[in-house]
Amino acid sequence: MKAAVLRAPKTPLTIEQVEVDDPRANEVKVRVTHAGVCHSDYHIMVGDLPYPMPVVLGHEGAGVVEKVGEGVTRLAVSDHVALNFRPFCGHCKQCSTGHPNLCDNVELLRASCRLSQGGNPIAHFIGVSCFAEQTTVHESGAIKVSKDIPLDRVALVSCGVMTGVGAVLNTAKVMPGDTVAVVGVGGVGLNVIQGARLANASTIIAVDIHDNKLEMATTFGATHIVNSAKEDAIRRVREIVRGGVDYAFEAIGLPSTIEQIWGMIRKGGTAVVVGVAPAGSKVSISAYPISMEEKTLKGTLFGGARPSTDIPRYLEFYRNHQLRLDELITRHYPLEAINEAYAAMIRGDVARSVIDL
Ligand code: CND
Ligand code: ZN
Repeated sequence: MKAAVLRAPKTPLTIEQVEVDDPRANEVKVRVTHAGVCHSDYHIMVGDLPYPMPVVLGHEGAGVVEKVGEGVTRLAVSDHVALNFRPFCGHCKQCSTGHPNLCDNVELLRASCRLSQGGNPIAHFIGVSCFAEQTTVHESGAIKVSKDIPLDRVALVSCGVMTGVGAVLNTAKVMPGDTVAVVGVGGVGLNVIQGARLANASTIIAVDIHDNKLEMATTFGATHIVNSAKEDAIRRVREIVRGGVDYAFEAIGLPSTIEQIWGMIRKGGTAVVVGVAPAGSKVSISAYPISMEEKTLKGTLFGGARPSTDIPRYLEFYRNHQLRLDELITRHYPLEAINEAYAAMIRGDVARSVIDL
């Protein structure tokens, strides 16, 4: 089968023939139909985060179950699935206290390297590797979804939508009337905005360095926009909401913008880091307000997802016109054009692109 392979950081992906194993016990083989172009893969491509190479990247995807291994009970051949980069065991402390996104056994469930080329192993990116025509994953790494929702939309929910909307609903638990700022309104940040709208936030301030992104943000529910390349974003946010916002989200992955969201929140407010910062990077925030203003800094992994319930739930929000997924897909690309799809993301041209496999 065809796959996009990364052989070394800072080199283009190459389209190659790769073998994929059949599913073993508790695994399924999925024919991938669509994969989203998410920034997390790009962190590996440019070497911000180390990863074994060669590797087939891609973690936001959807497809159809083609084969099931022994003991699989949750899925059957021809089921439509959202791929899930946080497979879960269901019985560790994290899973049994409602945090399967933090499953203690995730690495065991992902350990299965199922890709190779001429007998040489190819790394299976966070247990998904969906920049490929097929993939074999643990059964909890594929979440059954309704067959009447287009699979390109399903693909987006498997990372960007789940992460952004979940950051608001699961992690921050924004309440009606709360005020929100979102720094970085790409594929993930636009979904933080959608989540804030869904939670009935009263003020939703989008901050980005690209005017076209800020225009997109208004169509997804932003009530105010701030171009931080042209004005001081902290000052402007604190003018729009006197005293600072209740919640500020960072959806880029830069220490400097994590420091910005700390400066945007009010006394008692919460700064939520969604972006993935480069390995080894550090942030510097003022310590005094942690106690004296009761400020909180917290992170969110996969939007605090409970994948089996949240992914189908968010797809129902889409069906009921409460979440916009059609408008999120700016472009479709064939696998052969994947490097161009990433270049368009970095230029800021798109909300999200989808690779059709
Ligand atoms: P994408 O590249 O689509 O968006 C980034 C946005 O940030 C773009 O709109 C840029 O214009 C904007 N931007 C860049 N630099 C600045 C700046 N200095 N100030 C303001 N805006 C800026 O990326 P994405 O939305 O796919 O991903 C965003 C981050 O979220 C990235 O770090 C990704 O790895 C991370 C993420 C986290 C998780 C999680 O589980 N926490 C899951 N998926 C992705
Ligand atoms: Zn992602």
